[in-house]
Amino acid sequence: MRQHGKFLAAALLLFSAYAGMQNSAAQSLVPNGGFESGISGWSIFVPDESQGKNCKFDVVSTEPHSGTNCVRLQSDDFARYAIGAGSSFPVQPGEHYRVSIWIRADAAALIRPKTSGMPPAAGPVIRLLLRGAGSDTAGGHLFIGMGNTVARDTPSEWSAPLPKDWTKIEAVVEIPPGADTAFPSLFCWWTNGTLYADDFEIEKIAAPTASASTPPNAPTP
Ligand SMILES: [Ca+2]
Repeated sequence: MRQHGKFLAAALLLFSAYAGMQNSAAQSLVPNGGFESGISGWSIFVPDESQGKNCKFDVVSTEPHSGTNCVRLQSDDFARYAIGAGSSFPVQPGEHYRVSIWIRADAAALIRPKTSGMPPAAGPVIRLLLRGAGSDTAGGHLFIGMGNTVARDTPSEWSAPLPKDWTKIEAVVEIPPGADTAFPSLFCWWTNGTLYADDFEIEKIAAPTASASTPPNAPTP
């Protein structure tokens, strides 16, 4: 009986840990962001200029960051392409979201060197495609990139080597005026070779606390 009670307690603990995990997964606005359901919900986008570079993606079990799967993105030359999550989610200007993903690259993967007349490379970068009233938002989309940079319209340039070990990209972004939906995707922005990604998460958070610009006990005149 005593043993049974212990077992039950352990089982309950396991269950609550599992429920906690489910709960935290449910809060992410990126469905199947850990790729544990294969490619379900994900599709590839290859702009005209990168057609013919054999841009492709699949889900593999090679050293995932967590669980048993991660996504693999590949191109045969320097290319710009993306995988998009299944659907957009509603947003309102002024809302804050924590956006994160884990990235690693094959030893042979490269980022395009600076080339005059060519747009700068950014490597792996998250794009939140922002739309309002059915049109792209004035001011452009949001990009969250290497070094936890946040940029509007075009991603921040990144020219350092791609990380060979799992590396987290994470930033908090504020939804700009005019946006009512956001569509998340992961871009390879002028990379060549094989990259891996896992645990793509977007979570709505409370606005960062405003700094105390008004003293709480300011004397009344
Ligand atoms: Ca995973």
